Amino acid sequence: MTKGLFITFEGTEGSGKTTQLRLLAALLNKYGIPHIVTREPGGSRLSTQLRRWILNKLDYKLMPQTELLLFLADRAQHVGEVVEPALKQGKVVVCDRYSDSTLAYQGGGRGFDMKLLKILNQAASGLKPDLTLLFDLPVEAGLRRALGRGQGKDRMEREGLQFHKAVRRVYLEIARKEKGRFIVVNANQSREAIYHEMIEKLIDRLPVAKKGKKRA
Ligand code: T5A
Repeated sequence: MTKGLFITFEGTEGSGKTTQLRLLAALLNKYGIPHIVTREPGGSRLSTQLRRWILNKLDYKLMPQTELLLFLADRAQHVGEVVEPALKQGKVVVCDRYSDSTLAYQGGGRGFDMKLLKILNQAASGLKPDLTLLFDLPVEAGLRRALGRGQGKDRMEREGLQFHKAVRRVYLEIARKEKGRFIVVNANQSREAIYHEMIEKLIDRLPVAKKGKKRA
C-alpha cells in the first residue's frame, strides 16, 4: 500500500502556523505534489457543527470533560473520513493542529492527566504524524497577533496568561522528548524569516526534495 506523509502544524495562539501552512501548501502545489490541507477542529463534515460548540458558542459553559471529548470525537471522525483515505492515496496531508494540541491545551492548559490523555488520543486515533512543526514564540507576542485580527476571542483565547504559558511548556516538553518527529521553528520573527527557517529544516523530509533533485 502506498503511504503518504502526515505533517501536523502546532503552536500556541497567534503563532502564525496557519500562515506558514498556506505557504507550504503553495510550495507543494508549485512542485505538483499531491496533497490535502485540513485542520482540527474543522476537517470533517461533522466538525463544522462541533467547532461551533467547542470554540465559538461562548454563551454556553462547556465542562472541561465535554470539551476534551468533543475534540477527540472530532479527531476520530476527521482521521477516518479525511486523513487516512488521503494517506492511502499516497498524498501529503498537511494538518493544522492534531493530537499534540490535546496534550498541550487539555493537558497543560486544563490540567488533565497526561497518561490519560495519551490513552484517549490513542483511542480516538492511533495515527501518529510523520512530522510535526512546532511554531514557538512567547505567548504574549502570539496573543497580541491573534487579537490584532480583530475577530474577537474564541473560548481558548479568553483564557489567562498562565493557561497559555502552560500550553507552551507542554509543547516544548513533547518536542524535546520526540526530537525525531518534531521540528521547532522560531515563530518570533517576520513571516518571511519563519518561512525560510521552516523550509530549511523541512526540505529534506519532503517529496519536493526528491522531485527537485530529479529535475536538477
Ligand atoms: N484545541 C485544538 C484544543 O484545545 N485541543 C485540541 O485537541 C485541538 C485540536 C483552535 C483552538 O482549539 C484548541 C487550540 C485552539 O485554541 P482555531 O480557531 O482553529 O483554534 O485557531 P488556531 O489553531 O489557534 O490558529 P489560527 O489560524 O487562528 O492562528 P495561528 O495559526 O496561530 O496564526 P495565523 O497564521 O492565523 O496568524 C495569526 C495572525 O498573526 C498574523 C496573521 O496575519 C494573523 O493576523 N501573523 C503575523 N504577524 C506578525 N508576524 C508574523 N510572523 C506573523 N505571522 C502571522
